[in-house]
Amino acid sequence: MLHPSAPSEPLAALAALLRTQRRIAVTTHYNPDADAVGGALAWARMLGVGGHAVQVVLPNPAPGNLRWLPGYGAAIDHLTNQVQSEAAIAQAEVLFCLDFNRADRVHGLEQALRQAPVKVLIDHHRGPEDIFQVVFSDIGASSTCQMICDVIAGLGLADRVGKEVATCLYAGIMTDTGSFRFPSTTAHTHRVAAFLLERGAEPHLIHEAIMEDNTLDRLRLTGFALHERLQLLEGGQASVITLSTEDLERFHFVPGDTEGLVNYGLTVRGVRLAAFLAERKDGIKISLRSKGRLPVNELLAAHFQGGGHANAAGGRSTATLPETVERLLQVLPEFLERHPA
Ligand SMILES: [Mn+2]
Repeated sequence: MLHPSAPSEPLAALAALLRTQRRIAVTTHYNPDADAVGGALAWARMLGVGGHAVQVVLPNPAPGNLRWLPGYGAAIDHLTNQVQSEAAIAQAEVLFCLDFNRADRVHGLEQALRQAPVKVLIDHHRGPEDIFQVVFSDIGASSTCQMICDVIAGLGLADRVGKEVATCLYAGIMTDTGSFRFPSTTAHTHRVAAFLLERGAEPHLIHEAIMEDNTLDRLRLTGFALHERLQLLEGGQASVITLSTEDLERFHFVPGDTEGLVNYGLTVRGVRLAAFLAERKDGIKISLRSKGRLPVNELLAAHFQGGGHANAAGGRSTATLPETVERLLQVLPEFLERHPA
């Protein structure tokens, strides 16, 4: 049995909210990953079991390797179904906001979200916006799915977790911890995972379905990026991969194809900061990863409209790709010097 570890104050507020049967919407961030989709589907199913009327509303569809997650077929997304998505949120008495903490992270759903009367946050990112009535925020948690598991246990609902919920939550924890290897992975993370196995999650099948689902184009894009577009910087302490629109189009890029690419740069011996920069329609997407005490979220917050976790963060730039690389090269030496290995 799982020992409850969610904080008691929001837990009591949440329990009070759910004491009567509610009309509920569950949403998450744009370009949802497994922690986002898995968390939303799992939590929606738990609410459904409790007799609430629940709709999962995503800002845009999940990538192909997540659409098998139990319950995905009943979720709607704003990109495909704008009217129904906005209506579901407008009609909800309670809106759950999972795996993000700023209204702009839901893109087109932002206005509907802001107008929702009761918003409950369950999230593990830094600095939540002050718009939520009930807040579960833990930047130390490996994943939102781990936090959801704690909330479930805290509400005394652990014995209602079935195989579908266990599968969704395991998927989120597995991916957000990089298959249980990031520093955010704790003994508690493993206890939660063990609990999910007891409830029916099958790790080998979940891992295979999510991680071994490359298209040939994606695999070749990865190879191209590593062979042609990876450079070492700062005496081998940093690596950077840059992909232009032309590069991406050559391999018929679809969203999700460069997911995780940045992590390869961090595996080069001696590298303690890895950067990935790619051209997108709305500017340059920047992902940074680091090893040890090298808070890349601070670098991104200071220079690239970004943030996130100390060892994994994202940002953006409206300059060109070469200009953005140039800017990164300008700020990198001082940053590395300030945080010696
Ligand atoms: Mn997450």
